[in-house]
Amino acid sequence: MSSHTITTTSAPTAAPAVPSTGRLRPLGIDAVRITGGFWGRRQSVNAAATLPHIGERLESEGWLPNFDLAASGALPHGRRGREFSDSEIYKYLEALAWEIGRTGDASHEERFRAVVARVSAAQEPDGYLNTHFGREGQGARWSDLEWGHELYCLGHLFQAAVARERTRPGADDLLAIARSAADLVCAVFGEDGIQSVCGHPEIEVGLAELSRVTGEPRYARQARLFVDRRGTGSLADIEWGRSYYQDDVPVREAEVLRGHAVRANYLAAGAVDVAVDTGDGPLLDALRTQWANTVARRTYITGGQGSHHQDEAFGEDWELPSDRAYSETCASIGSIMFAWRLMLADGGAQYADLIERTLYNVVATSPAADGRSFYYANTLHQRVPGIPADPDGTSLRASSSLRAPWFEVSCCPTNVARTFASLTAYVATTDDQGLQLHQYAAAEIDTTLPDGQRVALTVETNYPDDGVVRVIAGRSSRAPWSLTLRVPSWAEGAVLRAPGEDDRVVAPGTVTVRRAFEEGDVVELDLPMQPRFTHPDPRIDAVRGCVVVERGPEVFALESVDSAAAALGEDVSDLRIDASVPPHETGGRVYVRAVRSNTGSHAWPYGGVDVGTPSAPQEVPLVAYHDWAGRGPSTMRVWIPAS
Ligand code: FUB
Ligand code: ZN
Repeated sequence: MSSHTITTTSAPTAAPAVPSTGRLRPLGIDAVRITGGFWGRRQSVNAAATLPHIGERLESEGWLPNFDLAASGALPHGRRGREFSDSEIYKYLEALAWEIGRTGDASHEERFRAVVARVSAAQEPDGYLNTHFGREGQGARWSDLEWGHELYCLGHLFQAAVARERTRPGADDLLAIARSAADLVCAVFGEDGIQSVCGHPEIEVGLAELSRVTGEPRYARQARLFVDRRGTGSLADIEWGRSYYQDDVPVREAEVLRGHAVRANYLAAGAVDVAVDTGDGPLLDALRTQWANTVARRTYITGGQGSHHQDEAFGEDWELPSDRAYSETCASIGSIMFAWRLMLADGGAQYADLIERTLYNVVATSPAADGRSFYYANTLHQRVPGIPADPDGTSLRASSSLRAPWFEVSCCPTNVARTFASLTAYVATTDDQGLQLHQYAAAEIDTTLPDGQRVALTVETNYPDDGVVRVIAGRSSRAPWSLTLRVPSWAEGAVLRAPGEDDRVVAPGTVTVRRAFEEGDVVELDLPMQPRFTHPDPRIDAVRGCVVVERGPEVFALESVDSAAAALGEDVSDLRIDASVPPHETGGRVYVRAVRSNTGSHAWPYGGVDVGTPSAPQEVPLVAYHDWAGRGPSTMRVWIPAS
């Protein structure tokens, strides 16, 4: 572990992950407030539309009423939803908890309390809590660890309780509910208990945070047991192999994430928690390696992960097909959880870079602008126009080629909701030297540094519409402290302006201004936002010969609605970019020069194919990937053939 490791001793921080030690301390939603802009708008839509939408669906789908049935003794009769549907109630509660902590909204508070009461009523006297197992006519408790998701659901319950305790300590019974369930888990799965793990990791990260919030070491020990048991073959082998649930190789021996992409990331996040809290350097090293290899070889340009529809899993190295990209929204959220925890441990800008990429290009892509429909899988190439989902129906998870209001497996909407509600906690951290800004959003920050100095900052920015980030000191400081800003990896030529310094070009990574700030001092980072071509590693066969257009943190896409309007037709698969002409921005839109190849029709698509007579070049606008399909059904591609 780094020699700069610090220990968190201060009052509880209102953030999803609060490690006991690490290079950086998170700043919670009590210290940071996003005041507008790209993320502020999404937080508002999340609060006003997504949370009520989820609440309505959890009722109408029967997933919340399952708890009422459990309480009244009616189960299993009338139970609806998949075996893991309880988890959506817990993610919803977590989202509400962060939202209440963020805004204090009374209607969310009322709703939260009502849902907690229904969950509480369903809990068995010994702490057991699950609507799918344990009653006559249901499977026995813990009888299907591979697929049953009992511990997975409890992990989400624990995260919800942690969110509540860190935002409204002692306000209701949720923490007691979680503790009672956790005590049972420790009794059943402890050192002398069932020597196995849950097929879907998540309990690890939940137990680790529950231990941090309660100070109960048994929960941390149980998290460690689950991490140590994983990869020892305690789960049954299945057709996709034990790698599907990461039970193929012990966590500390693995070199890359593999198998189901949500499972892999949740496990890795929980394993970082265990490594940090127990000072397990080798385990943390293994996770750093896994993260680096996964980012280098198994991650889409959007930050998305998961190349297989069949098992929702990572592919092999370089197996990153655009048209079969699974890139589940939840996998991205798991990836953010993993990267954030490594960043708190190590402080590297590369982690915040991936988080930014993933937030803008997967998490922001999933919900529609109105916050009431979602992508579950995030393809990078839509070959045929999507079919609108039934607004009152329930879609199959990956079948929706347009955003859908709800899914038979609806893990992603609740995951988006809890991420947006807690997003403020990913903006900034502190260490013994000062404060670090990792994500750029219009914000107010008010905190006390470890040396006792109160620091107030205003961040003014229209990022990513433009690249100017102004950080204004709201107080004069009595002693120098360090303000550190992330310079994204793509931001070659960024310029820093700081009081008392000459303007300077700063390299990607981080830049620090250390001074005794006067109230009104401005530190300005000017990030270059001209659009750029990005080329793939040649080993990613699926996109060889293609380019992507990026601008700042955003990935762009070519959509048929735009190619048709630019007289290039609706078939985006027959378009080529002229890569000798740089992409450019006009009137707020990003353009490329493209031609239609006019490839002829033929009976056999190999050998001697008529490569066509290209059309006249046209300037065609691209759309930010997170906005694609916002204008109705379309075809779309992110990677575009270049000549
Ligand atoms: O199994 C629970 C959740 O449902 C997973 O995380 C998602 O991938 C979906 O399969
Ligand atoms: Zn999901």
